[in-house]
Amino acid sequence: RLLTLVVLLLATTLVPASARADNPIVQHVYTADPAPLVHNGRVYLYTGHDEDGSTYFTMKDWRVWSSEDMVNWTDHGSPMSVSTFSWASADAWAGQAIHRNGKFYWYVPVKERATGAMAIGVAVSDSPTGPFTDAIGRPLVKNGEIDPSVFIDDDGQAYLYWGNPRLAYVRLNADMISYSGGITYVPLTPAGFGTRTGNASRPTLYEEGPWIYKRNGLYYNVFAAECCGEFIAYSTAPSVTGPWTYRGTIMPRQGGSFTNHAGVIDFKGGSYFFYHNGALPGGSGYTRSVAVEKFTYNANGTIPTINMTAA
Ligand code: FUB
Repeated sequence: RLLTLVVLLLATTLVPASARADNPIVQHVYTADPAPLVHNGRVYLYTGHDEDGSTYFTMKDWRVWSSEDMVNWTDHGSPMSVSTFSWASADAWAGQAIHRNGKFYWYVPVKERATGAMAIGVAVSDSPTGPFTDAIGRPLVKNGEIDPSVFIDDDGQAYLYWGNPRLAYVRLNADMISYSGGITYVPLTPAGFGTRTGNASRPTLYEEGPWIYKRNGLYYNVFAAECCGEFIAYSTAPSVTGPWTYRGTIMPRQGGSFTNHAGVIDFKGGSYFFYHNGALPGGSGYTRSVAVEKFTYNANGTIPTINMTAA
């Protein structure tokens, strides 16, 4: 009996190659900034990685996980790190990957060595699990920008959104590694992004971490609101470029991390809301963990309130 107990204990604590099904999804390292991608019947989950014991954002690499049932997760290791980008020096922050023309493009913010400012790079791979290489050898977007979200509209036009404190986008070219036209800054109006009080420089709730997608003809922008701590809110629009209408809170402020960061997908008939918190032992705003909740859209396309799994 004792032997069975010890074996069971080891089986549940030593799981280097797979993550357990309950929340947090990954329980043997700290993860942050989830970006799910549905491809060929699997969910690929791209995350950041908070180093153990971090007291600031200490993030050196990104991680990839996948699942075909949203229960059993496979660990694909670390197919991309700060060192993937020769021009970068630190800060493997929140990105998103997408599939196009047989390749996978992963857009990430990282600190540019030359300027010390955050910039957005793009890496490419033939596989959703990498390895990824720097696609252009320089930043795609410079000047302190973070939190890219990539989306391809029905007409094939791809968009890259990002931003804190401003919300911006460009139209990506078909090669996915360059863009045409200038950067458009989205007007942050109370009607579009809610009203924040007590911060004159940020009058709306929009803070960072946009997640852009389309569902049943409606465009969604799910974003982190009102740092710190953040909650997750959203806006909708009749087109990917707006005009945006603020729709309210999705996930209230909770969970022991002063940031939150959302990714939303439909997969095998269900809708899933990914987020992060500080729920693991030793967890905090700098040692976060990614979790997911299944939810159902309201009949009119609005999103119900989603609470975190209790730690
Ligand atoms: O993980 C580093 C930063 O914290 C991300 O870029 C933000 O979205 C917030 O989650």
